Amino acid sequence: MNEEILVTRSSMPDFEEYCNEIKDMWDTHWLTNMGDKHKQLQEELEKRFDVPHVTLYTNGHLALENIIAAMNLPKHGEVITTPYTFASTTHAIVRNGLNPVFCDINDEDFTIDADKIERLITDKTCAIVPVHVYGNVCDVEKIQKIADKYGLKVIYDAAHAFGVTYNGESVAHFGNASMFSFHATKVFNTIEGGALCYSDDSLVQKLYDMKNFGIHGPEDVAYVGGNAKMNEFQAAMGICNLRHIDDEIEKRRIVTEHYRSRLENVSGIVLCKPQKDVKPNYGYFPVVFNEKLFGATRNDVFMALADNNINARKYFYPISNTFECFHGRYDVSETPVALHVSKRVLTLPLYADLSEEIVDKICDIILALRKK
Ligand code: T4K
Repeated sequence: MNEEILVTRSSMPDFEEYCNEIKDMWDTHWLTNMGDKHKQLQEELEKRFDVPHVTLYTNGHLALENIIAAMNLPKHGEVITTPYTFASTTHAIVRNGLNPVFCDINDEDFTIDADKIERLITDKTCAIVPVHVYGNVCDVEKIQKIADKYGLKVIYDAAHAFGVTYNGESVAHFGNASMFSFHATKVFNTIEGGALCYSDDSLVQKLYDMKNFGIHGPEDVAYVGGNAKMNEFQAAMGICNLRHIDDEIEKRRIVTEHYRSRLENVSGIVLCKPQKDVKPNYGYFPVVFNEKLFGATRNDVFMALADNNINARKYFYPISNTFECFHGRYDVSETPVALHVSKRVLTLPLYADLSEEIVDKICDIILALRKK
């Protein structure tokens, strides 16, 4: 049996490098609660993102939940967002007692269609939560213009966008805050983990309270917070992975270029075009199959790959507004582009050490299904 190829594979430093990084923890016995590794990673990331503040989290989802809560949005307020994302985005809104209002996506890069946001605004709208899906940058200028006009908060779900820049600027600069995921499956990982990037000084203490029980001192609990701290093993993994991140992205670029050279200009296959003025991170390789032109459906391709022990994924299918947990609450016909793409998209395996040979094998299997 061939080795199973999964949609991604976590990048890890050399075993010795990680052991070396965690060695002093056997002296200090300091494992969590904002220790030295946490402090070091936070400072390194503030430089890397070029932002005044980074708050580290045990995962990206809790970071998103916390930043939405920190915005003090009105109870049952409406939040305009995209259904074309991972469950986390929508759940973070709903778990804050807010109502998601789904805006369709554009068919070029699959981010929220900024031209369709304004018509969804009501007197209950309080925020926009767009997603830089696959690391594709949203129309940040148009979104900010709308937010300024209507006095709305903008919180970016930048889970996929580590290292991405727009016009030479870190993508972490846009909106009121951005959330990055450092999950094992991401371009940069801390095993599990995440971060918020923002510039508003008043959020620093608030977010700290939210992720650490509101404890200000051994005898002083000032706020009803939860627990969402990144621990020292996670931070140590981040410190190591950060040393290699530029190589990691470069290797992903090479894999991506190879996919492109094989799949571009094939009738019925739509790839995301490289975005103007964007330096990407090559986090994902989504492919949309138009069955009429290509001759096979997305599910045919998925199955053909699976038969060869290759595990592509349907990121993002189903879309959030069709989730069973929201049964009957949303009208999916309002986001036709998201529905169309979600039924046809397949995210192909992509990671730094994926060989050219495997990419060729994947492309050969796909192209063999083409209409003759
Ligand atoms: N917003 C967006 C837009 C997101 O995409 C995500 C997460 C979030 C928010 C929330 O961030 P976090 O709270 O997760 O930090 C995966 C990830 O678990 C999830 O982080 C990610 N998005 C989502 C797109 O993908 P699954 O259910 O597909 O994961 P799983 O376990 O099937 O893993 C996928 C593949 O990754 C495996 O086939 C092999 C590889 N893998 C996986 C793990 C767990 C590894 O190589 N190493 C590993 O340790 O959700």
